[in-house]
Amino acid sequence: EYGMEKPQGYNVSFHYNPHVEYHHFGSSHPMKPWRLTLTKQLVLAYGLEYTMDLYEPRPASFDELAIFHDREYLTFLSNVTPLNMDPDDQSYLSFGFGGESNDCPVFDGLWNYVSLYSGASMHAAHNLINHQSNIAINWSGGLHHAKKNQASGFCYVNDIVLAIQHLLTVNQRVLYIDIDVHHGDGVEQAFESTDRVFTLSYHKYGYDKNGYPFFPGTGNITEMGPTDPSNRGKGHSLNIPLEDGIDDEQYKWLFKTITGAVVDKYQPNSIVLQCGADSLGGDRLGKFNLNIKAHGFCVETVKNYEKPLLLIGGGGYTPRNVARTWCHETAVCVGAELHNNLPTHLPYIQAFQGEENGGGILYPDLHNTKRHDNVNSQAKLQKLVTHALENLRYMEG
Ligand code: TV7
Ligand code: CA
Ligand code: ZN
Repeated sequence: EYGMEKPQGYNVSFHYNPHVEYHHFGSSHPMKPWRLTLTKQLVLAYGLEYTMDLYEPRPASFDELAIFHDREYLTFLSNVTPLNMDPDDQSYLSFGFGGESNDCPVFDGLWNYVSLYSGASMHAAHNLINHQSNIAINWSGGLHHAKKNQASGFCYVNDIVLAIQHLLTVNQRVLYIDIDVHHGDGVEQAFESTDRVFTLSYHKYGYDKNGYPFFPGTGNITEMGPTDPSNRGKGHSLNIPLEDGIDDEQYKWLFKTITGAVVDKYQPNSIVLQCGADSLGGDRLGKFNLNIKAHGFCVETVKNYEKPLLLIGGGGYTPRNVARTWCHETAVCVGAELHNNLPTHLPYIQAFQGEENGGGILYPDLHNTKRHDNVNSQAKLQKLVTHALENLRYMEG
């Protein structure tokens, strides 16, 4: 009836609690939880809900978050409000709040927000463990910078670490892949002392013309985790630092070559893919030139490894393109092709009209919409691949 049928015994699940949408970081803050409203509206307008199992997961509890996070940090998070916060308080600063950038503001419902997106990632992992799903999706998660006792880069609780910890209760080895334009430092750090998680992040790395590093400033190719030979995590992180303006063909080639080599060597039992959409062309914070289908190529590639797969969101600061990308990637998971013309009954159709390009369509040309020149030469990328494959030799077994 909908022109899409799921193969027998093959299941995609979609984990989403709509209450996350109603949280606001502040009007000038680039992180917009309502991008999830747009995503859900697109997914529904294309009829993709009939091809998946839909779940509305409950919020995670304090004790569930404490599997990774320090209790003192969680106590602070669960109590702080815009009215009772004290910017001069030492714990406020040490927990990652305040500071000149105000990346992690205290807003109304903060605790509710973090428990909702984390609950969804944990429920998605739970579905994979129970073989209820082959692919489980949580577009509200992917908050890869949060540390066990510190908020960082718009991330307060690390739902990815919590989901991986859950997968580790039954899987010997989990592979984490991160295509957000920022380095997945929080996940890398959380698992730096174990060989049961391999972390692979593709990101922009380098300094701007004023000498400021691109956030968070880590993730060079030489950073492979602890170097201490007695550390079990030695060689179980791989970082792929990229320059401004990388294009579709370059990124697809790098992704397939390097990720393929990691999967071959590491033989993971399951894969977690963080799909931050700030690696698209035209992103408000990102510097890359990717189109939606090149971003989706990464999902397709990982899907084809045929391992239990957890797909999560992450960054993405041009909301209409975030929604387009995650809708496309939902379709990739269920094996559907979508019409380029957006469904006319889309409730939020205004958000997708009146663009310079892309008005009314799903796949606008995003290449160089922000005029980031491509400074990634083929020769440099070839050297990067060689270096990455060499790094893999440090991983034992
Ligand atoms: C996963 N970039 C998160 C990415 C987190 C990026 C940053 C902002 C930013 C914050 C705002 C704001 C902003 C327009 C952009 C080092 C500094 C930067 C001196 C002024 N507008 C993810 C975090 C990054 C907050 N942070 O990976 C409120 O941009 O670069 C920084 C930190 C500190 C000092 N300052 C510059 O995508 C979800 N923040 C507007 C209002
Ligand atoms: Ca990344
Ligand atoms: Zn990002």
